[in-house]
Amino acid sequence: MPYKKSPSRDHTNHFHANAKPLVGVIMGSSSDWETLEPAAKTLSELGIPHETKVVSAHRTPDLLFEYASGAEARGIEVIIAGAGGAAHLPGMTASKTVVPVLGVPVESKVLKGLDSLLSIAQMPGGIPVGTLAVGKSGAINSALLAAAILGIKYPAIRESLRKFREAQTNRVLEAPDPSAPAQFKKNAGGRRASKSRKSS
Ligand code: RP5
Repeated sequence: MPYKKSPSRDHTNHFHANAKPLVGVIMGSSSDWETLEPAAKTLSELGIPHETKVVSAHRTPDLLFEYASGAEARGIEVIIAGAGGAAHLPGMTASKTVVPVLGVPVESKVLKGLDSLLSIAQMPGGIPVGTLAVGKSGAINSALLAAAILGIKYPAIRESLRKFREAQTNRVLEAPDPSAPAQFKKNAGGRRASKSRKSS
């Protein structure tokens, strides 16, 4: 689908470093950052402009309303919301915007994230939250799913996602034998480690 070039992209259609964020990564507490950081890293790897912020449904409810209701006007096109325990953040955020919200359940200490998962996934009909796996896998996948959503509109993001998938596939195909010592396996760049060259 043809799309209008915006000043945030250069001639290669990649986003400038100072481009306005397309994805908002929010979390209920700074203690959630360890879980959500892989989401931010994956977005960076894919070249997707994003912002990160602590927005607590319980401790800063007014900020949550302000963030969610203003996101669309600020140009945010996907929100990734991570929270743990009685995790209201993703659902409440979704209730205040039509921007798609992807929920990442953070692994809680007492119930190991089952509480977070059910709080985020079991939304009553009418306000959806796209719920990912508990923990860092869910965080990484939230970024990849955000890329797939944005890829409908931005061809550069779709191509970044395609390259990510290809690289992932190649890493598996290049190291098919799990019993092989690590130094004999090819690294991501397809080069053998110097130690393995000596011993082969
Ligand atoms: C939730 O409570 C947060 O999302 C976090 O996962 C959990 C614990 O928060 P802290 O007590 O570590 O700030 O709101």
